[in-house]
Amino acid sequence: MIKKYVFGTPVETEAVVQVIPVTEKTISRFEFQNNQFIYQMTEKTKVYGLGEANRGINKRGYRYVSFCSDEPSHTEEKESLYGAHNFLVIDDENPFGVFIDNPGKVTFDLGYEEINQLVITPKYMDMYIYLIEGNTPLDIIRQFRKMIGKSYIPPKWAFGFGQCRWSYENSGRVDDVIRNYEEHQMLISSVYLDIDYMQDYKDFTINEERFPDFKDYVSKVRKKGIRLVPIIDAGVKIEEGYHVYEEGVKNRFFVKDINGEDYITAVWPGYTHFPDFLNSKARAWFGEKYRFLLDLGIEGFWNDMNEPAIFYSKNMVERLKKRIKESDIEHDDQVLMDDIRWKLTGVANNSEDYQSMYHDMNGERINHDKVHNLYGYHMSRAAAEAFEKLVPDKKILMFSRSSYIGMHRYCGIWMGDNCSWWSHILLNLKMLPSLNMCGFMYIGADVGGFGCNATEDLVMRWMALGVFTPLFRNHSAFGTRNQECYQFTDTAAFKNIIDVRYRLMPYIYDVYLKSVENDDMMYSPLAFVYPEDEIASGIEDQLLLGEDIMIAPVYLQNAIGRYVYLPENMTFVKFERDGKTVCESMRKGVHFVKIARDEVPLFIRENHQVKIVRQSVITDASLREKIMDCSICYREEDFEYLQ
Ligand code: MIG
Repeated sequence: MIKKYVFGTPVETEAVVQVIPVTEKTISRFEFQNNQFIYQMTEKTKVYGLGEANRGINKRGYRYVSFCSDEPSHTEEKESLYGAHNFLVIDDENPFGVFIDNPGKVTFDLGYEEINQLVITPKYMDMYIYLIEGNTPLDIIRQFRKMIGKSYIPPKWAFGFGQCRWSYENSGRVDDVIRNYEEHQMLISSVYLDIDYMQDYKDFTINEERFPDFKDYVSKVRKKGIRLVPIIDAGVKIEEGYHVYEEGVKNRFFVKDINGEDYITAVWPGYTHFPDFLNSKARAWFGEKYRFLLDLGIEGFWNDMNEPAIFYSKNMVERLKKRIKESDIEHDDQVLMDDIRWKLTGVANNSEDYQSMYHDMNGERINHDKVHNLYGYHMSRAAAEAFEKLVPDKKILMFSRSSYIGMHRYCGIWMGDNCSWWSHILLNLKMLPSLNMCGFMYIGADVGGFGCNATEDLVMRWMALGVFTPLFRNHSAFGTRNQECYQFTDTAAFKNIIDVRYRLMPYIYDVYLKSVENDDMMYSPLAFVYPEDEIASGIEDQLLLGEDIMIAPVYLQNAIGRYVYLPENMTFVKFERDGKTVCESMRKGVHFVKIARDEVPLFIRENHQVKIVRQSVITDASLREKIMDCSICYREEDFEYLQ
């Protein structure tokens, strides 16, 4: 049962697709006081949700702020990451779900100020609130997913392994990556192009010097079974003669300042304007621009910097310059330096800038701060709507950094700039079920970690989790240690782990499609599946994947294995080197299982089985391209069953 409440004059976010009548009554479940929604928890209450957020699967005990942020350091105290996914399931005696459809800042205090109090504080009081009653968390989630519409389905090749790094600055570098994967017989389905491929960081341009004859190049790579996937940034470079800039200015398609002038911010290309993705005409215009790359044979994109991220703004620069001039006259160094120090530390992604920008939402002027969390969603929506028109018969891969619920219908997400830290393997795992609850199915983290220097063991262990995520992409920042799978000593182990992914592909793809079709979880916390099991309800480092498998990766350095809790009898499966699999039956309960660095563990539930592709098929060189392209039709004899 779903109830919809209206507060003030909400912005239509189009997060919800189901038509639900508004309830006139005052909101139930919560106490409404001083523009806050308060709920008294008991000791036992568990709180799930918030999608791409920091910390645990059970989110109780911290404060989270929905305000899409370019946050490159996901340390434990951070309250905001790239997404705003305002859906919670509050699990106690009478569980219920709540969705705050409000694209401005919303603070969720889930037992932070007061351990048993849950307080939701929206910055702006214009919103829809949906309350969903149900018998179990899963029941509530299914109703919610139905309400927000079917999740995006990418092309099948998007389930293959991908390699990325910020600094593949010319086609020679890309060739090098591909050659190395080939030489080590490692399978790979995609290579990602970061901002290096563009001319002066301008969207929908190619640097011809560094990537000559791009169209031929794309097709040459494609013939090997590999797709190139370019990045698109939100900001459009201000440059006379650059068509995206000129058209945007002429048609008034850019975000404005209070006086109606195009707002000027600086991002990678230097000074830029932000397309007004909240304006349907601007959206259609920008989406159409992707055609340039589609025509060159591109079939996938990742949309970045769309919180939107701001390095600094022209406004800020002017204010600082003025300050410098003034203090020159006054000779007041301290005032000047205090100001600069204060300003410089808070210059990027400044709230002053967000409050100074305006959108034209179908004729109505609206301050950016009120709708901030819709920006990345609507950028990706612009592209997806264009793909429907431009290539209606083709599935295009797309994932975005920033997001809001609703975007799950158009594309996937990646989890942003994590680091090569062991704790981030676990954070990757914990985000999976929370994202599924909010409709996001095509998801994955930068495997091996984006920032900081990776080590061989970390990348290997992380890959052993990555084999289970729909988006399976190794990505790192320029300046960090190279972390492609061939950069380390034990390349045979990496090859084997990637092979495991392609062996599991039919299962993963099948679970994916079914989860989308049935509004189901792909990854479930153990608590959802074994509600009567008190131990299972507190497990934060194991998940069920589909109906048959439990995953439990190793995420501690130098561990020889890990403790695992089996809520029922299971078969422990290890994918060992050279394509060997070892199965062992285990009783319900706690076990220490040995898992060497080069092994991929998984658990199969009692009376379930998992169909995997035979190693001999995966390593058949004559099938390499088809396997990487994910276009192979397997025959029954190509499979074996684990149980
Ligand atoms: O300011 O394009 O999250 O994946 O490699 C950094 C460069 C911009 C942030 C993305 C990351 C990407 C990087 N980008």
